[in-house]
Amino acid sequence: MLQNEDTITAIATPPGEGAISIIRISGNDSFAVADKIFSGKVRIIDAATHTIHYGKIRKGEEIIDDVLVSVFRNPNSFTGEDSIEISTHGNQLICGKIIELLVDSGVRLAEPGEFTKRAFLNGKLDLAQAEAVADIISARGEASLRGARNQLDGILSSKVNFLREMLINTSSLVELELDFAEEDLEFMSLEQIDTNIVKVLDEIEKLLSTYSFGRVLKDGINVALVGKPNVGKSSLLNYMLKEARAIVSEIPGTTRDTIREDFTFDGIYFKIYDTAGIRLTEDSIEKEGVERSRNVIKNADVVVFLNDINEGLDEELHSTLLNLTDDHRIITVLNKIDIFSGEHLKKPVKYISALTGEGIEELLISIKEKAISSQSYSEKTAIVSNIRHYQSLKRAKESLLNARETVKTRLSGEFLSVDLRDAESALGEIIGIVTTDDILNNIFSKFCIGK
Ligand SMILES: Nc1nc2c(ncn2[C@@H]2O[C@H](COP(=O)(O)OP(=O)(O)OP(=O)(O)O)[C@@H](O)[C@H]2O)c(=O)[nH]1
Ligand SMILES: [Mg+2]
Repeated sequence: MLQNEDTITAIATPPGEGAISIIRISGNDSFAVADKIFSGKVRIIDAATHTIHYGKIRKGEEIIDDVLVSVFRNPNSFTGEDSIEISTHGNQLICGKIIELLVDSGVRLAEPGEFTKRAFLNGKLDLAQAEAVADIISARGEASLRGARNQLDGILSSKVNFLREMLINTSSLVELELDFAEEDLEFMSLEQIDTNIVKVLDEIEKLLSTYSFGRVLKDGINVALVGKPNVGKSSLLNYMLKEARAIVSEIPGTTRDTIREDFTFDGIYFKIYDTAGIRLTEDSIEKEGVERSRNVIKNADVVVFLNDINEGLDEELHSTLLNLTDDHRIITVLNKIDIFSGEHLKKPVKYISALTGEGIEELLISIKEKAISSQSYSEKTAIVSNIRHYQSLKRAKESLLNARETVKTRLSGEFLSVDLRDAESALGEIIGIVTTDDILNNIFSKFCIGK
């Protein structure tokens, strides 16, 4: 068991008032340090693992708080080290005082994500699972929580591991063959090698294709509501939120800034941007608003292109949109059907009324389907939701395509072995078998303190 030198501490609960707060301590000196400031019936150093002890935290004569101390002996703790959790009354002053006492006793303040980083370094979690811990904490919709849970349970990790092992088996035979080059032995035919590579490539391709869904699970869908002034963008936003969030008026140019509001629908997190109506304008404030609208459109996963049905489709604005985003991201919508009595268009457009709400639920469903490419996955499917994993998979794919090329052109086995090893190490990065300080710092610095 890897044990770090420092013993670290942090408040693990969010700041503010609450029923309780929890202070975490992890490292070799956890129990000894706890005994310096805590007095109860049992000394923590003698306490059995997974037991809870009532007592008082004291600073000299002063009682700081009545607390409960939970004891976790290595390796059976989150970090894999000796750890304790002190549950205090939920008051920041109390927590601050206890942290001060701990620091005076030689404990260091933890860096963001340091507890989880230690869990990874001590082999309690692989890297993809450690990342899932952060995703679980930040999950904002049912679906995103399920996705993070799936990753923490190791569904992605075991898939990646399985593919790595297939590659290792193949590359070791290729290497064995190189060792016996003079003897002209063949351990595996080139055809067999190619079949193995193709199998792994297919699986990688499948994983890559889950990314659009995985990203939506994790980050939600960015939706831009765009259209000419007065078509009803703000009315639509308000209807979706079920509150009068944005000002609505019959005067064109009402919304001058971008408004973002979030909500969950059908387990998915929606980030909706109401934008300033796009038109050519001399007004400098409105100009700035239109400029912001353009940026929102560029970054949107789905663009809801709203039109007033009584004025028909705005073809000019449609071509402007095509310069800013892809056609497949756009959903064309005709609004105000409540005051329209003409014929519906033949084109594939959605009809809604932001006033009565007609068609809006269907619109939300289309937005979701567009963002996740209409795919649905079972709970057991490995899903890629993290850009780091996505990039590693793409690198593995590149190397395997090179490997196939080598097989085809019957180049030396040395080239083949290099490509296979590259693919294998790209996969290893996902679960942290291959890693660097930079990768680790980058991942864990984004965690909150105390996790
Ligand atoms: N009858 C009817 N009126 C609507 C509907 N949607 C919006 N309106 C009206 O259309 C006018 C403009 O609505 P807004 O929501 O402010 O339009 P907007 O697109 O946000 O306009 P700007 O912010 O100026 O770009 C208001 O008077 C709304 O009440 C609808 O579905 N039916
Ligand atoms: Mg508006």
